[in-house]
Parts: sequence; structure tokens; C-alpha cells
Amino acid sequence: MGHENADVDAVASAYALSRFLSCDFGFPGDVSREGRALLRYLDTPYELNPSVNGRDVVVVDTGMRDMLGEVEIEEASTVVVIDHHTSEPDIKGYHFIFPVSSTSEIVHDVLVKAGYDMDEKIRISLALGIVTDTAGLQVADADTLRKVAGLLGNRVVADILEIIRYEEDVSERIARLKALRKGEIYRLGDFLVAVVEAGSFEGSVAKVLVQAGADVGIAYTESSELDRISIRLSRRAVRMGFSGEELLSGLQPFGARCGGHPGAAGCRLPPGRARNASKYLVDLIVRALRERGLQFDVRQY
Ligand SMILES: [Mn+2]
Repeated sequence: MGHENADVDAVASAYALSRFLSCDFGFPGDVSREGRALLRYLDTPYELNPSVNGRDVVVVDTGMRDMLGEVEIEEASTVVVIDHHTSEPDIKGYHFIFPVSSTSEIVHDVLVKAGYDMDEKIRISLALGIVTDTAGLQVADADTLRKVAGLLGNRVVADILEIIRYEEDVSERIARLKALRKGEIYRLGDFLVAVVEAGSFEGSVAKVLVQAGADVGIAYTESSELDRISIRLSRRAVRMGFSGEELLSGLQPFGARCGGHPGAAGCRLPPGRARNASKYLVDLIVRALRERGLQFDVRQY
């Protein structure tokens, strides 16, 4: 079982492990669009919001209870967590955490050690899991690259990435364009933070803010049921030691359930809180920069 809004790494790991273990696989809540594209290619049945009562469950790509949504993991018989995120897991069970590129890389290593003969679908899935979790191999080291080389066979990366490409619909493109004419820009010395109310497609909107020049892009949506915040960081911000996942973890007082990586993270909050929580994120960034000894006035545009 992967995590909520399962990304390609989670889908690939869950699929490959389910083939290896001859078991079912599934995801809590929804699957990301890229994840769904991979599932279409795999063309294999999977469960959404599986009942885990009395079943043995391997949770992949997260160790955090909050990332399992409605799934009552406490009802499972045996729980194993396989993850590459280094945060201490709070899901009870057997933990196998390795600080490598992706969960797909861990699953790859398990299958290779077991002498399991991976077919094309497993190899392509795991390659995609590694490629997407390493920003298109940009942060993959030699060891990881060697594994991807083995998985690719005679295909090229651009070729397999076509599998998870999805057509952006017109409403997503409008949400991105609208982001460019609204929101607040905070200048903290030469560090720029942009905050926008997105309405939808927060991840996509936050990304466009960074592409347009922000060091940190924050996009939020408030709704009557559930608020969402997405955060994206420029490479420079990550190099400076900022982490989107870490920043969002500061939103626990708002009742936020968060997950992600240094460069990209997201959270869900009870309704009516995302606007203030986003402002609070700006305060956290201001504080973090000042703690580094940087002196500046906060200017807002
Ligand atoms: Mn991952």
C-alpha cells in the first residue's frame, strides 16, 4: 500500500512488491495524476481505500500515519514500513528505512537480492519511480544511475517518461495563469516568497511561482470541506537548507497533515485555515533567514 495522493514512486513500489509477493496492492484515497497514468499502463486491478483488517500490509514510501487517510492501519495484522524519507516513522510495525533516492530503489534492491526475474512492467515502473523522485535523475548518484541503467534495457528515459505524461486540462492552465496576476510577493533581502490563493491545482500553481522567480512558492485553497496548501522551493532555496516538508511540519498547530520532500510538499488542513497558515509559513521563513544572520526589512508587493 502506498500513501494518499500516491506519486509515481509509491505506485511503482507498491506494484513491484505486489508482483514479487503475489499479493494485492492499493492506495488510501486518491492517486496522483502521474500515478494514475502509470496505473493505466500497468493495467492491473488495485484497491482504493482498502480494508486492512486482519491483513498483512507493507506500507511503502511513507512512515507517517497521517499519509494513510481513512485506512485504519491499526487493524492490520502485521505492518511493515519500507521508506526512503528519513523522518522517524509513526506507523507502528517493522521499519525498513534507507536514505536512498526513492522507495523504488529499495524495492529494486530487494528484488535483485532475491534473484527475482523482473519483467518489463516492473522494470519500467521502478525506473520511473527512481527518475521522478530524483528530479529526472539530476540528484541520482552513480550507484542509483547504474540501477536505472539496468532497468531501462534498451529504452531511453524520455521514452518511458511518456508513460506518465498527462494532458493538462484547460482549467489547470487557467489556474496557473491566474496565479501570475494575483497574490502577495514578499521580498526578504534577495529571497523572494510568493503566496497565492489558487482555488485548485495548488501544486501546479506553486510550481509556476518558482518558475517565475520565487525562491518559495506557496499556493493554497480554502473550501468548506478541506483546505490544501502546496509549497515549492527553488533549487537555490533547497541549497540554502530550506525544506518544504520541514516548513509545512511547522503547521501542526493548524491541524495540518503534511508530506513531501525538500523541494515540494503539500498538506491538508481543516477548512478555513489555509490562508492564515500560509501567512504563518512566511513568518517561519523570515525567522529562519534571520537565524542565519541575514538582515533585511520585509517588503511586500
Ligand atoms: Mn518516494
